[in-house]
Amino acid sequence: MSKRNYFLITLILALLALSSCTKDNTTGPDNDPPPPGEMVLIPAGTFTMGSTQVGGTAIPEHQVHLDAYWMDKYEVTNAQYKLFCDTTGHHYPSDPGFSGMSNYFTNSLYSNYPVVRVSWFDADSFATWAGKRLPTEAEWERAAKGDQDNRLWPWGDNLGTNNANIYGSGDGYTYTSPVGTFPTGVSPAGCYDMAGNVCEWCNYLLQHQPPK
Ligand SMILES: [Ca+2]
Ligand SMILES: [Ca+2]
Repeated sequence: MSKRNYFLITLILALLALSSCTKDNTTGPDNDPPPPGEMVLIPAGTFTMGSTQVGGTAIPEHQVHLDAYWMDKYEVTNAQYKLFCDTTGHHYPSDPGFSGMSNYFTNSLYSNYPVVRVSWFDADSFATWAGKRLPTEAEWERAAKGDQDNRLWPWGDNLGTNNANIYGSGDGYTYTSPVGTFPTGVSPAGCYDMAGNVCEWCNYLLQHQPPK
């Protein structure tokens, strides 16, 4: 099992991490407040995209400069996505069938859990409704690992324990966990669950194109 596969808790899980456009390369989006939903401002900077440790489509490593941007601090929750559906008439996601978690999307017990069974098109619609957009792959990757050391995980190079909701129930969660449950797994930028819990959508399904 590769290190990446630790986090494929199920292939049908999907959700979104959002970022908003910025106009100022050094101080953020012209002092405008971020769009609704808790977000972190990631200043302009350069990071190493890709990883020889991961290999495959993650190589070669290369430097990428990004302007300042906002990124959602947490995975999108059922409550946030339900507000979007109830306001716009967008269809509810189908039930994932998690054992012991009936009516996952509408049960208030799971309001702060990440929404799942969301297609890329659903995610794109939600982002537009929220006044945001899906991040590029580079924006997501930089928000996950920071600029300093091209670390393998958001918290460092070692997987460790209790840093993320990974495959299996040893971390206390067989399926999803409430967003932000693992504080030691926070990324250098201040984003939670960038590894583990559920996967996030970027603005393209296959975007990574190393320099020729
Ligand atoms: Ca788990
Ligand atoms: Ca995640």
